[in-house]
Amino acid sequence: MKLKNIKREWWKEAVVYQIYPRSFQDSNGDGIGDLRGIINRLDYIKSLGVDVIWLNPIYASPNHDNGYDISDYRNIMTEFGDMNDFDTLLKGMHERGLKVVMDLVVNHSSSEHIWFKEAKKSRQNPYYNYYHWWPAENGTPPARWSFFAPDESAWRYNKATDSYYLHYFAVEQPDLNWENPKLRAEIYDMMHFWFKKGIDGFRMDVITFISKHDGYPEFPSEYHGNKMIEIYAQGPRLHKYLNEMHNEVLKHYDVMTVAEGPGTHVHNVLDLVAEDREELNMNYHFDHQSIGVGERYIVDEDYQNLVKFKQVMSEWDAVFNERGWGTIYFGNHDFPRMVTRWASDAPEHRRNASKMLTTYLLSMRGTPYYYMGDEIGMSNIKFNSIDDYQDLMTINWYELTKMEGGDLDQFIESHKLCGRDNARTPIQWDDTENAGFTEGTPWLKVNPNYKYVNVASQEKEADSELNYFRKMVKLRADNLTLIYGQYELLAPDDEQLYAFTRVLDDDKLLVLLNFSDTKLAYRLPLEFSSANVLINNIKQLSLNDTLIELDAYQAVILRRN
Ligand code: TEU
Ligand code: CA
Repeated sequence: MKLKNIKREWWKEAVVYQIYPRSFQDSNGDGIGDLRGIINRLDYIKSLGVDVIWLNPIYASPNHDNGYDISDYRNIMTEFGDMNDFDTLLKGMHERGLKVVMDLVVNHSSSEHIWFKEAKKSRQNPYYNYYHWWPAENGTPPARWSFFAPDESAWRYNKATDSYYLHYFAVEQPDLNWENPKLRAEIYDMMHFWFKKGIDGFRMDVITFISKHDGYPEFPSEYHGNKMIEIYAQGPRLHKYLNEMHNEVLKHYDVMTVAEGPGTHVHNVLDLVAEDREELNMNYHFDHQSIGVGERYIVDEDYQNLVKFKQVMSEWDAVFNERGWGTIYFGNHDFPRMVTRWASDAPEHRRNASKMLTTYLLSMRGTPYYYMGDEIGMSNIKFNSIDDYQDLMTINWYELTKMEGGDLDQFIESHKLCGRDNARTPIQWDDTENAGFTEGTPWLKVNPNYKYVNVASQEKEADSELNYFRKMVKLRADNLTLIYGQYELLAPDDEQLYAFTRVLDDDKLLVLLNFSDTKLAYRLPLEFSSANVLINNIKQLSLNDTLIELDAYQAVILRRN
């Protein structure tokens, strides 16, 4: 890989830090994180060294799905503050050199949005065609699977119009009708509104689902159930709409875009992100997240299969050798805490394991998306009871499993590992009550390990997870090889070690990560025999000529001399 052949972009060189506002910092004691809370923590955010902040939805919402059900795209959720707070926040970020990316949730709105409230009144209402309907006189609508509906059906009958509306997600999240040019114009207009305020990009929620198949045909049986996700992402006009959005909105600003792309895989992602397509900059996929995780998030023995993981990540890297640009992430608000999911949260391993995963995220090619709280090694809360969950997805799947007479113990055990609420517990700022998140009752329980896993104590410790994260962010920023270098996987079949090189011009780095809880020995390629150690997450390093020994969850980056 030659630097002179690479088209450098700020969003390729950035580290994105994701804030789930509801759980970041409460400022008024109602137990819910808010914009003032983020404003009060701006210096902390800046101290991390990251470049871009992605905020989960902060728009007006009745919160059936924590803000992913938007009732007014141009206003702020009451619980989070108001537009003045937003303007202060944006200014505070920009003053510190941080860019701000917002969530764009336009596959669906809330059923409380004025558009839907109007639409459901009559078939003649001007907003009726802002949504998708199946007239009852045509019989039962063709099967569509819903992520969050109690009966898994994505059609809901509405009496006043004598028709069914479509909702891929909750009953309270009707799908917007992108086939209607008026609806598209409304969305583009709203995007201009936010860009004119000065935001720096959008993360586009399930954007791959926006184009529906004409006439709602029956899908082939191999796509039934949650496999429908794959066909939802193949709507006939997806690329037409994204190209139109590019021309109408995106190309007029210096901003970044990233698709949340369920149904994107190595064979189709370039249609979305290759430069000449003029659609989006980046996409994030789910291929690694679904290793060992089945329907309703029931886990199997492949859950931490390193060989499969390496294969998936390596295939994805290769896609972007010539065109497009990738993303790298473990945690976000939809997935468990990275240290529990991908390594170990056992007390004796949690610290080193989370530093090892941080090393991985920040040494791969592709823009890293790093989830708040992972920098201090937060781990899954692992609720024992369904009553502790707030997430509609877990609650709904539990009810379905119960109704079917399914295995509820297995369900609870699996959701301790995979449930979304594990990532949504409040940030652990210090060891005072409620971890310094709120003076009231937190909307979701605080992980009891806050007594020893918290920001305040890690600030004081030179080799804490937090300070290791800062070091690793700086190492990436200082070494273009970590950003743009060609990636090559070594030892693909090794079940403990993830080893790869990064090469840019004459510079060659070797990244060695022990993904297991036991020691391992590895014979270095000869060219690394007298290499420099750039970073190491454990003080000791056993390196004799070309024989290196890695402790459990040890991570090392070497530079060829
Ligand atoms: O998530 C879409 C979504 O449901 C996937 O992330 C899903 O979890 C995955 O495909 C399972 O394999 C987005 C938001 O991130 C999520 O928080 C919202 O609940 C959802 O859309 C609806 O807006
Ligand atoms: Ca609050």
